[in-house]
Amino acid sequence: MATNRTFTMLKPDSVEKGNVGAILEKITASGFRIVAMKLTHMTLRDAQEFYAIHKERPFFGELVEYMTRGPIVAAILEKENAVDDFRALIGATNPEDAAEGTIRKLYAASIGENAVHGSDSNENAAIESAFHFSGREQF
Ligand code: RTP
Ligand code: MG
Repeated sequence: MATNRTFTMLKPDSVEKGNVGAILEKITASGFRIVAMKLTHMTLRDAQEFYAIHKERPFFGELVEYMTRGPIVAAILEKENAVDDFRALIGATNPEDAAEGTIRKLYAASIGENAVHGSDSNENAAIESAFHFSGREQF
């Protein structure tokens, strides 16, 4: 597998609970290199656009409220097979279904407040990275 990139957000609950350091340690210990990172606060419009694919879902309002209630840490990560390996590292959307040792199993409270985002395809990783970072912010 070629080295490639994925995009992540440590969601507001991770920042609020002081879990950013522990989660970043787990990410880097799992072989991901951080190529861009920042603390940022999404506006309502940002969150609606970022999660537009879910706009018809019943949880959309809650999701947008959650993602905008405080700052997040946005980052681009590089590794072989980055998208799939990162989805494996974070675990299932619902922490009750997440495997032992995964980030969501360790740090997520519920299916709605689930600590981290991970891109679900190479195409979305590129779109989501460009949403949050300019080319000059990627190393
Ligand atoms: P993400 O995009 O954040 O990495 O999460 P995911 O792929 O595992 O899950 P997805 O289906 O894309 O859902 C996006 C986010 O919406 C919230 N959600 N709430 N209350 C619910 O039933 C529900 N379902 C999803 C979660 O924050 C989920 O990560
Ligand atoms: Mg998703």
